[in-house]
Amino acid sequence: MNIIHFSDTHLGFTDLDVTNVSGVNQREADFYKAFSDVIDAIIEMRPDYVIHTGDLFHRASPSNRAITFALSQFKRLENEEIPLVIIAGNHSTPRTSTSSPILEALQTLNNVHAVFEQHYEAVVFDDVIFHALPHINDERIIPDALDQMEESIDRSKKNIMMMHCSVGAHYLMHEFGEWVYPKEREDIFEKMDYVALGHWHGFSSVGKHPNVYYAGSTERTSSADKRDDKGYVLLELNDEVTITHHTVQLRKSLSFSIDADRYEEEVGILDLSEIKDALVEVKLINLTASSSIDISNKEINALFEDALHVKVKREFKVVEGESIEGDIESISLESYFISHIQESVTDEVEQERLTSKAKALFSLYEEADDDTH
Ligand SMILES: [Mn+2]
Repeated sequence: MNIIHFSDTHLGFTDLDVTNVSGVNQREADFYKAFSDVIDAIIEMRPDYVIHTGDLFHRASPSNRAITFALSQFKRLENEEIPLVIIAGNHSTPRTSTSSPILEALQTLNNVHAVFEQHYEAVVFDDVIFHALPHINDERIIPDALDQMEESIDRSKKNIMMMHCSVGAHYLMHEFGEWVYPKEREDIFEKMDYVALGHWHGFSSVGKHPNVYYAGSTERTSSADKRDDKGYVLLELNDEVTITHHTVQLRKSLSFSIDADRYEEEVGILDLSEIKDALVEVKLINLTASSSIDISNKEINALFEDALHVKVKREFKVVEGESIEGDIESISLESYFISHIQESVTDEVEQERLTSKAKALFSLYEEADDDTH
């Protein structure tokens, strides 16, 4: 029996102020691409079952585009008669009982078994039981749900557990409503052929358990996530259990560091061979007040103009003996900045140049700020 496990696809996620030729947010389109790549792989591999362990959508009330996309992709699996079991995660579960869960819309497809009501549910086939525990807002019902799950194990079939939570505090995402699996009930894992987890966005085996896996997300939901190994898990349940992770091709995410003290030199030797359409993060280090003014974001953007997006991070040099004294909140950032220039730049001409440049930049900032009010 072959099963494909994927998770945390976050359809409808948007980021960065970049749109593609169809007017769709480029990062949103990237998430759709990763998803359809997984569906392509499923159709090619023809597993007996497909499971998705939650956060199909990024939000509990996804956009029309995200809903339409998900339905059309799952329709492809229906056409191929490949069954899919999916559970709700914290992102797709409404926080109040007055709104209805979006996964209910998937019930219109014949091959899809969506588990979104906040209790344990067994999805039973001839040769396998999927023990599904979707996201639950009220944690108090979890112990009973796990007892019920344990009682439903059928030794004559394969038993697969599906959950969307953190197993141990290590996999917490610091998000609303997430819950930690009770440590004392990890004994159930041994009674299962496989435990399929969602919530953590990296592919990962859990603790000492040989059969407990996070599939990881199919794309990166944060610029802090640099992982390239996003994709799905292929589970082969024969006499032995084989678990392999397969990746989809993602947009490149590259980090550069430029030392402001050696700016010209470092810029001259940058390796820009892979930056076409990449997500680029540039860290400017060892900055001083004056070098920070001189190196504009516009200049950095121009260096990486073939990238899809450039994010500039600035790290200032810590000068010995210098400290921020006094009540910094009582003076404006502008006057603080200008007094800093006057203290640290001894050359008068240079001091004047930087001061007028700083004033010009602050007045631009104030204008922009006024526009928003
Ligand atoms: Mn997630």
